[in-house]
Amino acid sequence: MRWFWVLLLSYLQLLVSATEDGFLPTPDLDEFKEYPLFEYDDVERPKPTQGLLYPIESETRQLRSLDGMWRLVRSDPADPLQGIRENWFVDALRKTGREIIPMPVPASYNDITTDNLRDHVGTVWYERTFFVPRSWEGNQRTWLRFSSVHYSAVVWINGRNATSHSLGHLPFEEEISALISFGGENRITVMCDNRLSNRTVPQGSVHETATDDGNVPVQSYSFDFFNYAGIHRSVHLYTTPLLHISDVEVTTQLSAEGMGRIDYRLWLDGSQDGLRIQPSHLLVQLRDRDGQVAAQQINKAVYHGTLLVPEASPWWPYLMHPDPGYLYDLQFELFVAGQEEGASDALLDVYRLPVGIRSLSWSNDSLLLNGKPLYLRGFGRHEDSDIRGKGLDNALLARDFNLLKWIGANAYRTSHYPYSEESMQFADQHGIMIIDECSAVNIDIFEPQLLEQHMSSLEQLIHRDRNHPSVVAWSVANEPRSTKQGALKYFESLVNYTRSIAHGRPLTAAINASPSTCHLTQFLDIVGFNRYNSWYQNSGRTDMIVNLLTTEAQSWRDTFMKPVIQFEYGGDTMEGMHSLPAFIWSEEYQVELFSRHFKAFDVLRERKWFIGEFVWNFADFRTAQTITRVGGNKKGVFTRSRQPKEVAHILRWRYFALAKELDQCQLPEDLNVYISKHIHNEL
Ligand code: GCB
Repeated sequence: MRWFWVLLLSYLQLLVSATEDGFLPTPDLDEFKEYPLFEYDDVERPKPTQGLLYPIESETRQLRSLDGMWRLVRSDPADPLQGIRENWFVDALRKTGREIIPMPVPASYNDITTDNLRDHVGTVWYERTFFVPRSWEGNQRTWLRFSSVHYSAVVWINGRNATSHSLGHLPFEEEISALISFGGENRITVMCDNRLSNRTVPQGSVHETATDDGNVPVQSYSFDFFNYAGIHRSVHLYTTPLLHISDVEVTTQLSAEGMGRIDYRLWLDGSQDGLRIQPSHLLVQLRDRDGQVAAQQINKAVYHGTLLVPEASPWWPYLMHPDPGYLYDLQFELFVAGQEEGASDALLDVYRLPVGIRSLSWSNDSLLLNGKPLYLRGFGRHEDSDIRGKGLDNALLARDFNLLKWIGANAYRTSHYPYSEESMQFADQHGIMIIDECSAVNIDIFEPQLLEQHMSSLEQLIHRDRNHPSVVAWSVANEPRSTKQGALKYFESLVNYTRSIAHGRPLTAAINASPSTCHLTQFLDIVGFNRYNSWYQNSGRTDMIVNLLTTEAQSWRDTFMKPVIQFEYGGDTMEGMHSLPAFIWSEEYQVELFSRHFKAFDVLRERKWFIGEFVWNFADFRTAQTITRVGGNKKGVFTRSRQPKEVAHILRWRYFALAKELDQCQLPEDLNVYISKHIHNEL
């Protein structure tokens, strides 16, 4: 536990060292337009993440969800550390005498109540009680795992510190066997802090603002989505044997002859604790969809190996193959020698991982899956919905994947942060390709401390998602201020590091600079740009898209000689607002704007190095309150409640037309509407 106190102390020091009134030193980003150039040579590489396998039940593991109704207390924004000074974690939160707010987990806390909790700045405290069966005591370990708390969290069990973590959208866990009462009631307390600074990823700032009620801290940030906070994803308790499989890494390949290859590596935890248990062997079995063993291997004292799978069923993206998203079940069984003489080996631990067999490669012209060049047709998205904010919602997740498939998309970018582990699993199962982005959105002020956190955000993301067949690239940033002088060395360092852990994926980013001014793109494998022709530029002029866009894409190509993707285009559209001729914000305008982009994309597709078109955005989403956003960002093809705008039907035609042209897919029967016997609007 000593290390924990060290961690906690440094976190608290960070908070307290801030200023006397306990605020983080978070100067306004605008004040930092000019700043010194930094050296990054001494920036420490993040320690490799350990463990954090997605929690599952098995013959040897139990799993319990702590989701449900928790209790929440808010701190005074002017004194966010009061709860630490007054030891609120030592007893039930109601003893603080403060208002107890029932708070669902998972969910953002912002849109649940009717008061200004929405705009709260600083810390809130969560709490609930739970029981752990007596049978969990002794021969096993109990772990507590959070799938995401935004932005930072400190956790106590029964008043004793358990763990802490700073970085939203990513999991963290800790063994809590020594902290819990088995067969009795336990209390978990979580302090969650939503404050962003110039050294958090993403960045933001908190400053005191004079109001009619005196000075209050106000948070601001330059990114275009609401800074929802809270326990955003599930909380689990799970058990493992004392000696157990703590981590798994796989890579796959598919030969031209259809031979699948899986290279795996396992980490065990517990063997170094002076335990007498020593594994006798490891049985690795790959099972196909029908449960038949497709390949297997027995290892003694070695925890890595290769499985060969003749006539493998490959993992294919949606609409590239009649049976997309094929997953095998890779089963690891760890055995120990039987206690009695002559007794057979006993099963110690089992972990199962879904695995898709596919090859991913790239060149200066294309991105290839199983040897076939990809054309990505998809979206930038957000994890965002009414009431829940950024809280995981399985109903929403299922709906979104139904819509993605309905519209014929084959990819999306996790703009602008890592999405839930459950969504990554869905993507694997449905063959939706993922450009996996870390939470570095709009970064600026390239201090070494920011680089450290940025590297860590990529390390944690890659560690979490490296085994998903759906991940086809890592995005290191969205619209960083990459034209600034300091950006060059910063990104050189960041990209060099990320490449060393990239696990067989190319690196990209979504850039809004121009080819001649961007200091980041030269280091990447795939050029990605965001451009809002006929929206932020030349508003109202849909006749100014094709030439500008094709010229810009060509210039990205000529400058960097890499494959090129447009990661964002679109325009805000008020559902139900109509105008003929088209006028900005109307549904007709969105249709016209998209249609002109399609034309430009078709010109570019001829040039082969143009490999993807991504709409901004899949659905309308909430932003901070500004005069440029009416109830949020309305660039969605779907509304925030996931119903189609008019453009969705046009985009559906486009995406299926591409799938038919490129991969000869079957068109959905309801794509054509009957008009008259003389007109067949068939593709
Ligand atoms: C962008 C950003 C995205 C915004 C979008 C917009 O370039 O990457 O976060 O929401 O523009 O709608 O302005």
